[in-house]
Amino acid sequence: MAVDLLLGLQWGDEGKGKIVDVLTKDYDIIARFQGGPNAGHTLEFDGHKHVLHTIPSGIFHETAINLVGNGVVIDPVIFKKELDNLEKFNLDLQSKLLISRKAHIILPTHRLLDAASEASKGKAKIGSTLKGIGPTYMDKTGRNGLRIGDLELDGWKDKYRKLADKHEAMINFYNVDVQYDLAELETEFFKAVEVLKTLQFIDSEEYLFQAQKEGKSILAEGAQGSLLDIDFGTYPFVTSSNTTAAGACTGLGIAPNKIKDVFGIFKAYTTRVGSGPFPTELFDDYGKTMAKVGNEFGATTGRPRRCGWLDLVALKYAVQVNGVTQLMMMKGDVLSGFDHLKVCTAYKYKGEEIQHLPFNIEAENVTPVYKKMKGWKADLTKMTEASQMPDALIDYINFLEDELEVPIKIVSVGPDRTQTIKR
Ligand code: 2SA
Ligand code: MG
Repeated sequence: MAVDLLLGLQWGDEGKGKIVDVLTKDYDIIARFQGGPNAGHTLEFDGHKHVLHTIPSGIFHETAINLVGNGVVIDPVIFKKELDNLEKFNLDLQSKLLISRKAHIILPTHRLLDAASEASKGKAKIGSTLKGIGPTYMDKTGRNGLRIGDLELDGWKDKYRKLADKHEAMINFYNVDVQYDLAELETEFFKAVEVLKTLQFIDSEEYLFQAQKEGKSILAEGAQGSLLDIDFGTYPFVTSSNTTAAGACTGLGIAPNKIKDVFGIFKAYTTRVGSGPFPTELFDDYGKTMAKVGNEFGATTGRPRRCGWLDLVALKYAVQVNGVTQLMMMKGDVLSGFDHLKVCTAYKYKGEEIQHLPFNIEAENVTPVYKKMKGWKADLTKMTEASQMPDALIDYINFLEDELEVPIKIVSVGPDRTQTIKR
């Protein structure tokens, strides 16, 4: 049985959590392959709204196994909070939630280092979620990291101490004002580690290999978005992992020839949280309406998200890098009532019109070229079938499909599981 991937094609917050939740019934295993508690995956069903950070979005489905893969970075403290929030649902987490032994652990000092690094950058800060993501991946590639499997070995606390002490020296080196009480943070951390240890740690690549042999179906769930990829995103304003399709191979140990469908999720407009270039960003009432109607606030940090028109140049790039086979358009309902819409189809770059993403997309280098389209008035949130869609929305979808050369198979018209139109 093949593996399918589900990824965000923009700067995150496309609605991946909702779609994984909708698709889960078709899969035996849902696996996260990168990122960590910087992610905020929001699910809504039966009147509940739930935000997950590290735990895969298939956790609420009865039969699916949820795996936190080796490419993920785990903060035991945040993980414990997620587990606490799940308590009321009475899920059998000991059998439904598995963690890779090779996943790296976020130490309290990684979070402090993240804060110190950001403070030292001043205005040039990345706008990180301050969850310690960058410093943890730095220790991973620097070959210093502490992994989940270490927690099963004697002496892991010595390894922890050595690393934390080094981090303290580094924090001092930054020479910025970061206030903390490490003893208190560590008490919380060690307590949370004990809770984490009640879950199953596994050799996840072997587990997935056997699962494939047995014909089980696997959905790999991405976090953040393609434009935040460490290699292909708007560097340095990116996260520290490969958020694109290749990340699923390294983050789970799945061979590239085992991947079948790549589901690409995008919003009908664009948002970005944190710093960095955003060519189609709006500072007018259209942008403000998107933010307000779309409730565009970070699901992890609560920060307001920047909003703008759909950027087809960037979206095409993401479709190519990921090899997207099916598209899913989210939040079209937010655009209801706009008198017109705009879609960026090219950039003016060094006096020329280009249709690919250049090395530098800072505002002073690129000016978006827009196609103006008709808006629609109808409230989409109650629609259940494609035949109910207003003509202007159908035109919008058809135009995007023609440009991207990939079918849009799902149109989401609201946050709830049920507000999902299949095409
Ligand atoms: P980090 O924390 O080191 O990964 O931050 C680096 C950049 O990556 C961005 N980033 C995100 N962008 C959108 N959504 C994310 N998850 C949360 C959400 C974010 C939140 O679902 O809303 O609550 O603020 C996410 N995680 C990381 C980040 O803004 C930096 O630009
Ligand atoms: Mg999010």
